[in-house]
Amino acid sequence: MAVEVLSVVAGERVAEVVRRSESTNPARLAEVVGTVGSAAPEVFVRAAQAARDAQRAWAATPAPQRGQVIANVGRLFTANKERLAALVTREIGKPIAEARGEVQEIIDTCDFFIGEGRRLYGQTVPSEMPDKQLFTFRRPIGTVAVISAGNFPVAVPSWYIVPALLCGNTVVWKPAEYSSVVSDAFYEIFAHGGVPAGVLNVVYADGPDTFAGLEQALGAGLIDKVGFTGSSAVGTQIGELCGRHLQTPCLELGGKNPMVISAQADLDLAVEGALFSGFGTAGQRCTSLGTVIVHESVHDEFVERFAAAVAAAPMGDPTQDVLFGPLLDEKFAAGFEKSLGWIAAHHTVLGATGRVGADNPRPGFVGDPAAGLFYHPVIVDGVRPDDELFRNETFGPIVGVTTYATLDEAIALGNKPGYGLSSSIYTTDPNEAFRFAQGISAGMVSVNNSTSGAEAHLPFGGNGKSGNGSRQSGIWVLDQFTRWQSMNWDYSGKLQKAQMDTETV
Ligand code: UN1
Repeated sequence: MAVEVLSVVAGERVAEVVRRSESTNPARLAEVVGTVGSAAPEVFVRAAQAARDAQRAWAATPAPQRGQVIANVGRLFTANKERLAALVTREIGKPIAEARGEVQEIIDTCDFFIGEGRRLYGQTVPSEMPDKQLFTFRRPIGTVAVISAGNFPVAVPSWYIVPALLCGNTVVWKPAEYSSVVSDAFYEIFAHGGVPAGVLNVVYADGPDTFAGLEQALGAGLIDKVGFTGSSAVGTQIGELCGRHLQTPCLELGGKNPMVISAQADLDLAVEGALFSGFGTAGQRCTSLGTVIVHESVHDEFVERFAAAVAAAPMGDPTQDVLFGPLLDEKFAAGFEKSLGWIAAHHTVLGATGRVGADNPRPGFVGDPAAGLFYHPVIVDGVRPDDELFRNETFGPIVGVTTYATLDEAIALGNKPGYGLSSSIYTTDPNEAFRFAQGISAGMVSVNNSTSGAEAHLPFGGNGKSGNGSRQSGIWVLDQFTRWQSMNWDYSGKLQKAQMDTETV
């Protein structure tokens, strides 16, 4: 049965909508998963006001108690793991095994931050002067706007929302509209777990209305921090807007993630790694593989084996055991078609491309290709540094391949597109692995592993066009959602002056 999803402000559903749209199953386009009511910008502002109103009391709740609420939320996600994973598969077409992994990611995130509720450590610092002590405290930032993508509708928002709440902030969350039914289930779990009304508010809106709402809320002083996961283009606009209010947002943007395959690589492992990195999730992760940079001596063998593995990979119905299913929605399919357009104009592609169908079949396809947004996986061999495909993120099942002669050249090629999220090297030579890690400008480096699949307690984030240097996850994200306050406490009974008094000591 299709559900109707509405925004939530201070625990109340918002009935006024500017538009209703359907969220459909991308593997079965005839199936409507839900309808979402999109809100006007002023609802975003009201949600920000509700977050502001709720923030003092939430920040005054002892952090271990906030940790207990996160513990409840984590337990509820565990109890609802199967139901939620099935919903993720149904609404965005993510293969069920990956959808379970995605729900596991929020459970792991909750697990990590429950303990942080009993830490959130500050420091004691020696003073220059006698009978004086210095301290530091982490204080909540205040209200946080989270604008998240729908390719990871559970894991990615959790990276912001769980630590932001734990640190004593309140949140206005704008999920992607095409994953709104999952987002609604996510919200309900937080509410049932004991997150008070107003502490987590949800606004469904399109891009321009969200931007207008955010602009107004920032102008009215109602938002203290923005967390955004999405494209580099939108991230740049958000960065500019926040900059006008002297704020540094947390930006997690696109990637053109390189995988270097050295002459010393275990090629079986490398082929498996490239297959999963490039075509798992139909290439729709910000950490998906963009370009394979393979040593010229193993290029032919690698490409032959990689192409065979891609041709044999199970694809289709995401409720089954497949490597990948459909694209996320019509908008993403249109974007991917555009990429296929410029690929056709500039490259020779072996094998089929475009939408899978009766006239463009894929042997071994699982299910009915005509029912959904299924696209053939594409390998483009021989990409060059000024090719569009080399320089820009495609967000779909396409992998480019190029060659190198020296490791320095491979590193330069990997850095060339100017992103810097994830990267990988396949080699059996540890020296080469360390040299690569040192030279590549990327927030994440994998050695003999996929570019995607980061664990939930290591810093996640990128350099260059992939972000503004902010990092999520683990203890590192605490610096995003708290501000340091320093305190000096003088018990000498006189006015001691820093710098001046120490000169006489
Ligand atoms: C994203 O696509 O925005 O590292 C996040 C990974 C996942 C998260 C991807 N854990 O691939």
